[in-house]
Amino acid sequence: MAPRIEESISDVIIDKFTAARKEVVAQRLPNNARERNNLYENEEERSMGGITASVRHNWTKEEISEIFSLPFYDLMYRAATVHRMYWDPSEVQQCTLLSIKTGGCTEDCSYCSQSTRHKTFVKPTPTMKVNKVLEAARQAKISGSTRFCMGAAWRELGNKKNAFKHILEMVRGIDDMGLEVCCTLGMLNAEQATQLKEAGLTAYNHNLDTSPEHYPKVITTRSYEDRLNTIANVRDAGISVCCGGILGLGEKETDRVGLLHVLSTLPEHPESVPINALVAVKGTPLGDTEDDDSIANVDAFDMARMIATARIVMPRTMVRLSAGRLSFSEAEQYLMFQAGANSIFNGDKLLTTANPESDVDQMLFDKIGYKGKPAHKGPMVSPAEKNGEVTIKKIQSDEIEIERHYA
Ligand code: SAM
Ligand code: DTB
Ligand code: SF4
Repeated sequence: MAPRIEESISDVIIDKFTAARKEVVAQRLPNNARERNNLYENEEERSMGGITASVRHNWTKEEISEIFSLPFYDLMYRAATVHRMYWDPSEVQQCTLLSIKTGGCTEDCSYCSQSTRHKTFVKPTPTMKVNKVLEAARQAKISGSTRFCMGAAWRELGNKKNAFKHILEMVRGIDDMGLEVCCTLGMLNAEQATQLKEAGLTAYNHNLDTSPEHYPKVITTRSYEDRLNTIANVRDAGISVCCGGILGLGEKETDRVGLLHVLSTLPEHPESVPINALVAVKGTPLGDTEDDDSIANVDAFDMARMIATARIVMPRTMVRLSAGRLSFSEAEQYLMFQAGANSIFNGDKLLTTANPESDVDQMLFDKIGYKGKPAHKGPMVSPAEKNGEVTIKKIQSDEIEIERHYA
């Protein structure tokens, strides 16, 4: 039977796959990750250029460690190939952060400028007004950002009823602008997650930061388990999970592998994994340390190695090159994109610390040839897949037909 192609509205595309041969017609995959994953349910593995990859949830620490420890040139080749098998490498999402409630946090995260336990440059400020936040989101959209992420220096959303009401207004307002909306407000319960989802929240960021073993050396006021519970609440509410970590916390290689092991063995991989390089803030325990494992030792190769391993063990996850970009040259950042990063934070400020100016990033994108990712659209189908360069091994061998409606 000849492949049938219908285009009812520009965004709705129906294509047809057979187990023997795949006719990829759509430009983009569905935006909803579960829908996207369902499409590939019967996919066993992909291969290209001698590299094989698959979406797995049963990685062992040993397997991840083996990948992490590959010679750098082999690791980069493997990650870049995996990236091309699953993604269009020209698309890199630009997101913007805004600290809507800064400083005065009771937690003791030893990297953070906003904890009351550390004497830093941060001056605590009350929660921003809704209209100010919406204005910042409009500006972010103008500067090419397609996801707006609001951070609050809280241990948890807890019983902050009034603030939460305002946050829900912010989420609705930003969603109405057509931007993806993300929040990072500390711990959430199931009810709060559902309310955020109903208001239009796209994603929730809650990082594990490091391995379960190293975590208590960095934070003592809330447990790894607490973090996993919030992530589960976010997942259960149908919100996209953004969960990653930081390099430069005095961790060992085994801790970097340990973090990737936890993330890649979750029942569903996070849709987004931010990899941060510690921004060493004076006055914080980690900012003041003369320790050999401090930021001085997180170089571009460490970042690229972490990003590459994340790309290989979670092929369909967006890996976000997050804090710390000011410490890296453009060529070093390119190495991290080549390793599989496909998102950055733009704008001259992260939450409290500096980030490259938007026009500097735009020049970098122009030099490399990257374009931004539109909001609320699924990833582009990988050009390598479309060109038939990717061999896709299916679990089922009978000829099957699937109609796919991509939004
Ligand atoms: N208070 C909320 C929380 O901790 O979940 C949300 C805001 S918190 C600042 C968000 C994340 O930013 C942290 O989990 C951490 O991974 C990252 N972060 C904070 N300070 C950082 C720093 N100095 N360098 C790199 N990443 C940092
Ligand atoms: C994430 O992983 N990194 C962002 C975002 N999620 C919230 C935060 C980076 C904060 C860097 C330090 C600061 O600016 O205070
Ligand atoms: Fe508070 Fe979040 Fe900073 Fe920890 S990382 S001190 S919870 S603002």
